[in-house]
Amino acid sequence: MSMVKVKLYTLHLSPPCRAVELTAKALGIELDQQVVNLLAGEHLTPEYLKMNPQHTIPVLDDNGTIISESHAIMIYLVSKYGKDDSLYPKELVKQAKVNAALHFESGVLFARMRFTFEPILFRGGSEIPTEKKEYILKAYQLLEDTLVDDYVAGNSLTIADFSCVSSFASIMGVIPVDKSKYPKIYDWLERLKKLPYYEEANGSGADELSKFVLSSLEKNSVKA
Ligand SMILES: N[C@@H](CCC(=O)N[C@@H](CS)C(=O)NCC(=O)O)C(=O)O
Repeated sequence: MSMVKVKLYTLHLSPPCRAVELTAKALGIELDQQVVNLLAGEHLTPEYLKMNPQHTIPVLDDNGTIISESHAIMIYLVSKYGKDDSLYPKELVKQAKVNAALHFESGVLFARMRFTFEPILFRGGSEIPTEKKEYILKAYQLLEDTLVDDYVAGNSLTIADFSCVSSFASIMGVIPVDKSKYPKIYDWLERLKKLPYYEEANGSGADELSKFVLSSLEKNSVKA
């Protein structure tokens, strides 16, 4: 049997793309990565818009089946290719908890990060307004409070951890996390860092994004 290989339109800087990369590694799926350079507008071509009218990355092409949106892609991959359902449990209550954490990533962690980073990366922003910083710190607190167990949705690893850590690890390099204030987040991050594929699939890209934001802040403030 040949190894499963699916095409992913992706960019290692992008947190939701890294969440899918973590999922693929956990499932042993080899991704045929098609790099989409957002800065060069490669997500705005007619061909790309036909696949995803919302022009976001990641987009999955599984032998002609097109799925957009990282959370939808992760659920699809586990449901179709997982040897078991541990990363996205079929049992209703467990699944509801994973769904809740996935929506927390979309609606809180990722949203607050994007609204903070985007003006810096694309519109010359030279500082992070206090209000936005406070929103991020509130999100850290919500994540800390969510971590009543070892993982974001109970005591085992799920795609919700991949999703949350993809955003979290990217923000923490820009808006530092006080270990004494958020001890559970720290322990959770250490747990995830132990995954043999963590650094390649998420850690390196998260650091790269943080550094890119910090250097853009510096460059923009010289210009301002
Ligand atoms: N909820 C979406 C968010 C995707 C998203 O916003 N991706 C950003 C990069 S991190 C993007 O494609 N931005 C370009 C654009 O929106 O035009 C997901 O999880 O896939």
